[in-house]
Amino acid sequence: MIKAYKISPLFLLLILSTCFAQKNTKPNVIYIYADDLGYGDLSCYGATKIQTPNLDKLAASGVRFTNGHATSATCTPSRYALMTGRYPWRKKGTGILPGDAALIIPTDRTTLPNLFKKAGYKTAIVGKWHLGLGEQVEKNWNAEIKPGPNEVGFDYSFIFPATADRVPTVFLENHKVVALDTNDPITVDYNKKVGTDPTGKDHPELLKLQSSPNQGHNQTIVNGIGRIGYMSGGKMARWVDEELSTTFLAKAQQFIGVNQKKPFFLYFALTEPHVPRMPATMFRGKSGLGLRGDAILQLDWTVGEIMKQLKTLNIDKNTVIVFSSDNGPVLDDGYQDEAVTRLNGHTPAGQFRGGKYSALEGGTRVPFILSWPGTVKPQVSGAMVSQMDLLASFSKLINQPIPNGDAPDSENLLDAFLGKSPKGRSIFVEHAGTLAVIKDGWKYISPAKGAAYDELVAIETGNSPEPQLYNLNEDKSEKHNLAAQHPEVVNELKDLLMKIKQK
Ligand code: NG6
Ligand code: CA
Repeated sequence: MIKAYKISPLFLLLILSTCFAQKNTKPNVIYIYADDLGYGDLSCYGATKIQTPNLDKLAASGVRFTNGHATSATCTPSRYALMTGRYPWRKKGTGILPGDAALIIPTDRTTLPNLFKKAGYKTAIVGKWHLGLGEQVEKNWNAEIKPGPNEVGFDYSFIFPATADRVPTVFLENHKVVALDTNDPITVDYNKKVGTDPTGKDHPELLKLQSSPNQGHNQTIVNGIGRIGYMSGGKMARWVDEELSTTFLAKAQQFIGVNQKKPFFLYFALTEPHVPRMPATMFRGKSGLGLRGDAILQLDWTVGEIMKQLKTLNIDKNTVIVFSSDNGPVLDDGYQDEAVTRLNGHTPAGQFRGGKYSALEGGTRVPFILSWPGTVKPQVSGAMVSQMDLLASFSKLINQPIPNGDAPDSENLLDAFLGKSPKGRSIFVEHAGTLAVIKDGWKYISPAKGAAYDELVAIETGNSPEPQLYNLNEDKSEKHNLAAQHPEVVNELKDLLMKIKQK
């Protein structure tokens, strides 16, 4: 005889909720953004002189894109596109911003964070912002500063305003400078010296990291490092570069911990390996490539700590991690930190020509990894994808539509991102000093007046007074300009670029 067991509904609910704990239909999303990390800087992208085991593991657990892009070869424009889904060159004032710039992200349009927020996510940014703060340049750093990240969709923000080499060298939590002593107010100026702090220019003997000749970085000294811009006051609030990364990690982990049961979106914007490279002591000398390599090890470790936390909290299978970089690599970007002298044959841009600031592939083609364990099949994808496309793609994933007219350049590439389709964008515009357009493997770089080689940073810019045409399918390193052989392709792409610009 079959005995009928009575199961209490509560018990059933408990079992079901345990089974589905990791199967929330709305996955958490963590977007980890490196700063100036090149295509060839990770061992999963072919580096042999440096090992990045955590990022390799992330790549092995998801989709590793070989044709993934930032929109631009510098920080602010790439971040603008990531946030707004709009090409940055459509809007004036989206170039590299000083540390006192006003906010350039609109507060009344769809952004990546407010898309998630509308869909019921808890949203946060931890790390580098570099998209301006407040309504104007002149602002009181000692009062509430808005609008900023919180006004464009982040429930929580813990940031530094611009770059690690620009003042003010302080953290902001939501609208306020962290650890500010009101008796020691902060003043910031990008035109003239303020206060009595020594500058790198007048007191190089006080520096622990010398700036490179002719590259500035010799204004106010903070923590033994000359910065771009002048600041005074806020002595207690100034960061210690060696602790930047672990401070951000702690804040990111805190946010994840508190929100582990909700769907959350975390934009974790790391500062490595941007200058000044001043990693924590535990990474010093570990890479053998000098401070830049050590900073990459710190970055890799940080990503590993986040992965560990997700596992411990048992939310790893319900969390999408996307990892990328805001622009290509640079070695000497303002400080004499041995990045050049101790390179040891390492190739930061991999097989690509150019680097940061460049219209050649090294400028925007960057590591791009998406992992969603249990849902996304591990693979390598050649689909052409850009960070700007995350907005439209996540809109589909979380079923949160984008109002008409917003995020106009963002393409829904969800199937490519999830490794379900090899098809990415068919057309993409790359942005440095000049614009380049890619279609069907052909790349056309618009003629530009600037120098072909930037001596200061030792990078080929991609500028040429002549049109350039490369066949990326056969010539990834852009060695052969085929413009003269294929004038019809040049004309087609030139017209195409014109049309996209007018859109
Ligand atoms: C440049 C700085 C460089 C770096 C860059 C911004 C000079 C000579 N060089 O102007 O050091 O700060 O701006 O980098 O000042 S980015 O990754 O944020 O775009
Ligand atoms: Ca950058």
